[in-house]
Amino acid sequence: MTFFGHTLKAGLRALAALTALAAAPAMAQAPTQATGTLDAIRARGTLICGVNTGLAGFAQPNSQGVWTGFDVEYCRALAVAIFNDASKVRYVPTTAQVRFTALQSGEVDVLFRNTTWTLSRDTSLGLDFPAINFYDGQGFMVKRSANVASARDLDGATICVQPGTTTEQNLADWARGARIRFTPVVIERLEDNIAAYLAGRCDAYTTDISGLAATRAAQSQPNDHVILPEVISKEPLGPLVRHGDQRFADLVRWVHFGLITAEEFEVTAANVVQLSTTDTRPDVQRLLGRTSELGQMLGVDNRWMVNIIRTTGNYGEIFTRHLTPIGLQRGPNALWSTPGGLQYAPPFR
Ligand SMILES: N[C@@H](CCC(=O)N[C@@H](CS)C(=O)NCC(=O)O)C(=O)O
Repeated sequence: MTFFGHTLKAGLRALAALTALAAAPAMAQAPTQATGTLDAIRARGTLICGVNTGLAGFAQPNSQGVWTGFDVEYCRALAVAIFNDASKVRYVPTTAQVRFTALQSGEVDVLFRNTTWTLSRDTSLGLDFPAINFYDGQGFMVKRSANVASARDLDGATICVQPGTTTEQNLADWARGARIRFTPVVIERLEDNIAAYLAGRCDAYTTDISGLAATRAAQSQPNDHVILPEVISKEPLGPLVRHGDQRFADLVRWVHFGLITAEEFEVTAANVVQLSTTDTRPDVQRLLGRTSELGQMLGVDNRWMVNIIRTTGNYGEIFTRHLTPIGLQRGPNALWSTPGGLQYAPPFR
C-alpha cells in the first residue's frame, strides 16, 4: 500500500500506547462549560484557537504577525460559521506538551494542531476528536549528505524526537520490531529539535510526515534533506474539543464535512455565491442553505457554508494553497471517490 508515495509497512501497530499521556493532568473545569462553548465564544466575540508554535503550511505567523496555513483555515472557517467574520480568531501557540492542558483549562476553545487521535487520548483527557482532517503517518528525515536510503540504515543512529507526542512511543516500538538500536535525543521545543538536527546532534529527525515536509520546506536548501520512504505509524490528525459539549463538537465536525462536501460538488471560493442561487442539484442547494435549515440545526446561520467556502475555499483548495507548496500530495487525503482517497463526509440532509 502506498501512502504519500511511501510504503506503509503492514503489521505495524496502529494505536500506540501512550504512557506519557496516561499520566496527563486531570481535566480542569473549563470556564466556558457552563453555558456551552459556542455561547461563550459569542459572548466573548472571538474564537480562541490553539495551534502549533509555527509549522510551515499548517500554522505560522507571517512577518506582519498574521497566522496562515491549513490549520489556520479551519479556525477561520469556524469563525465564519459563528460570526461570518474570519478575523474574529485569536491564535494561541501550543507546544506538544501543553496543548491538552490549554484546552482542558478553557484557555482555548478548540485545538487545530496536528494532533493524533488515539484511544488513550480519547478516553483519558476529557477531550473529543470530532473529525480526521489529515491522514498522516510518522517518518524520518536525514541529511542528503548522510547517504541513507532507508530507515533500516539507522541502526546505531541518534534520533531527535519531541516529547508529549505519539512520535516517541512509535519510534521505540518500531525500533524494537525492526531490531534497530538508536539513541533518542528528546527535546521539548520544536525549534530546538530542528536546530539540534541541523547542527548534527542527531543523525535523523522523526515526526509526522507532514511535520517533516513543513520543516524541510522551511530550510534554505530543502534538497539537502531527504524524507525516508518508511512510514512507521498511522497518525490520523484532527481537531480537539472538550468532552461533553456535543453542540460545539457537532459544529466543528460539520465544518470539516462541509469543506469536504464542497470539494465533492466542485463548489469553490470563486463559484459558491453564484451557485448558491443558480445550482439545481438538491445536494448543493441543501449544503448552501437554499432549501434547508442545516445551519440552524448547528446553531449558526443557514448560509454558513456559502460564507465559509467564499472565505477559505473547499478542502481541496485549502490543501492546494497551503500543503502542495510544502511538497505534500493528496494521497489518503484525496476524496473517497478518488483511488486511495479516504476523505468522506456523511450527507448534508
Ligand atoms: N501527531 C503527533 C505529533 C504532533 C506534534 O506535536 N508534532 C511536533 C513536531 S511536527 C509539533 O507539531 N510541534 C510543534 C510545536 O511544538 O509547536 C501527536 O499528536 O503527538
